[in-house]
Parts: sequence; structure tokens; C-alpha cells
Amino acid sequence: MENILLQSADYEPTLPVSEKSNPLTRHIDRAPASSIVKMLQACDAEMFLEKSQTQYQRLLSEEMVKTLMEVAERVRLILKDPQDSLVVLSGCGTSGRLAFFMASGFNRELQRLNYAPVYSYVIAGGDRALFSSQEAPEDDPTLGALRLKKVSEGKKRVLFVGVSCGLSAPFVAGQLDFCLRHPDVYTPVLVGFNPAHQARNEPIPGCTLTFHSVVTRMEELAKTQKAFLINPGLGPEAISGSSRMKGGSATKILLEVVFSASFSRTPVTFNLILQHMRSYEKALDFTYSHSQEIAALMEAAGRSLQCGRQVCYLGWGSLGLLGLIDASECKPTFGADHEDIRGFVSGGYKELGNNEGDLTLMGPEFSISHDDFLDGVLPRLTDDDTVLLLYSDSDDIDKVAKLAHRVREKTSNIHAAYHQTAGDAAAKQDDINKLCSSTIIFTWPQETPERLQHLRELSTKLLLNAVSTGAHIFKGKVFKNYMIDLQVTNSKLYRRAARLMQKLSGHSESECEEALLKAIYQVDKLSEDIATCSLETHTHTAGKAKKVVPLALVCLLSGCSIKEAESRLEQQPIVRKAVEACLKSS
Ligand code: S6P
Repeated sequence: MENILLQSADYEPTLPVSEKSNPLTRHIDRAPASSIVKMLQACDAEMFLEKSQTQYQRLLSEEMVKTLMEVAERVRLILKDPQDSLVVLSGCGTSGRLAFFMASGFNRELQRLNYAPVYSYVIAGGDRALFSSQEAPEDDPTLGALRLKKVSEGKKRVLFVGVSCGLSAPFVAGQLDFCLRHPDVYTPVLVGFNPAHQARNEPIPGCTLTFHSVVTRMEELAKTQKAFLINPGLGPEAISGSSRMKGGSATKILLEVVFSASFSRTPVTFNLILQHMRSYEKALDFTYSHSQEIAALMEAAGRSLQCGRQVCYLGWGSLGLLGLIDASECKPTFGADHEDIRGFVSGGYKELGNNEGDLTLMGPEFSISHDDFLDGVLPRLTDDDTVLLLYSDSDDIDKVAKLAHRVREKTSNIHAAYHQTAGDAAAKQDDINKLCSSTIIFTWPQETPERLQHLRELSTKLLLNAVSTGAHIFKGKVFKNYMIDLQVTNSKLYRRAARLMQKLSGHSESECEEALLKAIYQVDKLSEDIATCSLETHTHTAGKAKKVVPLALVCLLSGCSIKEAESRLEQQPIVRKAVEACLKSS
């Protein structure tokens, strides 16, 4: 029943699916860890609902599978002509990180098969956005087009895959528009998770486009396969608007299915695509069959965050990279500090092969190797910090054991998520088990190595999303199923914050926006100057402030000054409780 409700047009009718709140998680903020995991599982399972249960295209809809087949054929053409052709993957935030993740993963796979690499990526904000929150460039369509032009200079055929889960990022709209204006070279593919009519229609400052207008042009061209739209509905996110969750997972599933199919020696068939998608559905069920262990890990991470300590993911290979990605998302989503949840990957930048190379000198957030962890973090670890090892039987287990020993000398709060294949259990793993206070062992059935790796990655992503989301729920960063301490650093987040304030306070749009601006500029009265500043100035200024939305809400609900609101939030650092107290007394 709930599933039907959340898909129906009259549920939060003004919002696109990607921004709606999910009825399944309405009480996630008060749930114990075991129930949180169950709710996340139910939300993730919605990705694979059949079309008959909903009104929109779904991941497994016939039409969707056919589009994936067509795009795979296009990729195949590019593989045949690597000199003059290119596949460019691009997006902002998580979508850009996954663009990098898949471009580098598939290039590695091509090299292994003795093919030339054909994948490139563009992430809004450049490589620093791979591991840190850079939300502002998302608003710039010109920059998007420029970056695309630069990366594909001199190529005769480019398949451009723009990912915007909410069909909303101006950066991606600019790139798609660029493709549409140069059809001789570029074929645009849009990946997102709203029906086309829900694409964002807000004017973009300084240009005549909206995301919606671009999608409308693409829909027309899609009829003759000059453009492709891959936009199945997934149902609302477990935390409203948190597209890193289902949006990110589905992006990974869809693009892996397409790119893997383009490699296959046999013709791309409907059943091949469908079966591949179903294997991810099984991986999802399999991951959540460890729900009790996931819940225990979530609790450990939550305890660390609640007492102001740290969670560290220490990973190997692509699983380590997923740790970095998960950690970087906590800042815009939960207003977290970059120290709260950190990721480290074995080999650091050497392992990643990103466009801009080693970024370590850019600041502490960019120290991402295990050596950086040993130098900078290990010496101050205590039992209050949580460490999670992420690895599989294809990694060097001796090295994992060695690092586990070093960590164990400082904290007993060490855990592991280990992927192995049935019948291949590593003896050394027993040593690691003994060092860890918990180990989740995922024993996968035999599969081809590439497919197995993709499934393990999805599984790791789900696990990490659950741990970081749950831990921040325990820290009080979620109210009902809304992110209540989100950053307000681009137009999408600003609008989301203003909407949330309206919803929670019942005040008018203008009152809420006024309160938001007061919190951003730290003033009790808005000057003419501030009121007339551009949205870009507001979001830029918001990047320097902390707890903007909680401050704005406390002021709005209690009528107090910014100073007073600050001291209330200091006395009650659990933001959810501080806001609840105001709601009760208002
Ligand atoms: C979402 C994450 C954001 C988004 C980014 C792009 O959980 O925090 O960084 O990935 O805003 O969104 P979209 O809708 O264009 O893919």
C-alpha cells in the first residue's frame, strides 16, 4: 500500500520523486539500528519494483531494458574506434564521483583485455570534489559545457553520459545543451530518476536554459535515437533528497550493465541485460541478509559520532574508493565535519589514477592513503573511535592483517567487512577475525571476476550508506526523514532547506527564506543589501557558516535572536532534539 502511495501523483504533488519524503522511513529518526536497517532495505528494494505496481518507468521495465541495449550498442561502436571516439561520464557530487569510479574501473578493464581506454570523466569542481564537498560548481552550466569541450577536444564521436539523479544540476544541463548543439560529434545520454516532466524548471541565472527545456529537446531526439533518456523511477530516498543512496546505486547498476554488455563478445540481448540487472537485485537481498551485523556496525559508528569521535574506513581497491566517496558525502548531507567520517584507500592516489594526480597538498581532507592514516590518525585513536576494514579475497590479506594489528594496538573498536567467494576462504582471515570485535563475511557464489567485483562494490556501497546514515541519525542529524543540518551551498540545497523549514514550521515561504538568510549572514535584521544579493552570493556565504538550517529554524520557531539560538544549539547539540523542543513550545 505504502509503495503505491509514494509513487502516486497526489503524494507531495509539487515535488519530483527524488525530493519526496518516503512514507517507509517517516519514523527513521527514532528507530533502533535494527529497524533502520530494515527500513533502508525496504527503500532499496523499491528500486526493483515492477512497473505494474507504479505509474512510471522502472529499472526493469521493458522500455528501459531496450534503451540500455541501444546505448550499449553505441558504446560498442566507440570501442571499435578508440582513436577518434570517447565516452564521457559526468555529474556533480555523488554523480560525478561515480562517473570517475566507473570511468576508471572500465578503463582498467579495457586495458586488461588489451583494448585502448575510451572512458573519461568530468566532475563539477574538478578532482578535489572527488573526496570533498564542492557543491557550488553544480550551479554553473557554462562551466559544465567548457569542461566537456575540453575533455573531448579533437574527437570525432563522443557518447556523453550526463548523470543528474534529480534531473536538476545546471552543470549537466549545460553539457547536454552543448551536445544538442553539436550533434555531428556528440550523442547525449541522460541518467536520472524522475519522470521527464518533473525535470527542474527553475530558470538558471545568466542563461536561457532550464533542465526541463533540455530534457524536452532530448525527448524529441530520443524518438530517432539521437539522444537517450535513462530515467526510471526508484521511489523517494530513505532520507529525503539524499540521492547518494538509491540514486547512486541505480546509477552504478545501469551504467555497469550498459558498459559490461558493450564488452561482451555475443550480441547484446534483452535477456542478457535483464539477467544482469537481476543479479544486482540478488546482491541487494544478499547484503541485507546480514542486517543484524550491519545494525551492530551502525551502532558502533553512531556511538563514536555521538561522543565527538571518529569513524575511519580503511579500504583496498575499489572498495576503499567507495569508502572515500561515502565519507565525503556526509558534509553536505549532515553538516558533518570532514574528520567525523573519513576514508582511506591502500596506495592512495597511485591506486586511483585520477585526472589531476596527487592532491595531498590541497589540505588535510585530501590525505587519503593508509600511510596518511598511520601518520596522522592512528596515533590519536582510542576505543571511542570506530575503524572499519573493507577488503576482499582478491586483496593482499597479509597487508590487511598487518594494518589490523597496528589498529588493534590503539583501539579494540575495529571491525571488518570482508568479501570472499564460496569455497575460497583465506586462512589468514581467521587472524583478522580475532583482532576485530565484529566481522561481516559476505560469501558470494562463483561468478565472473568482473561481475563479482561490481556486486561486491554495490554491497559495500549499501553497507557504508547504511552505517554513515544510521550513525548520523543517532547523532541527531535527521528529523523524521529529513536531513535537518544540510549545507545550503547551492541552489538545490537552498531551495530544499527553505522547503523543509516551511514544512516543519508552517510559516510562509517568505518568512522561512528571511530566517534562512538571517542564519546565513548571522544577523537579526536583514539589510537592504543582503535582501537584494543574488542566490549565488547567499549560497557562497552559507559555505562559511555552520548549522544554518537548525539556527534558522530555532529563530523562526521561538522568535529568539541568532546569538540565543546559537547558545540553545550549544546546550543541546542533538539538533533534532533542539528543533523538537522549539516545535513543542511554538
Ligand atoms: C546527494 C549528494 C549530492 C548530489 C549532487 C548531484 O546525496 O549529497 O552531492 O550527488 O547534488 O545531484 P544530482 O541530482 O545532479 O545527481
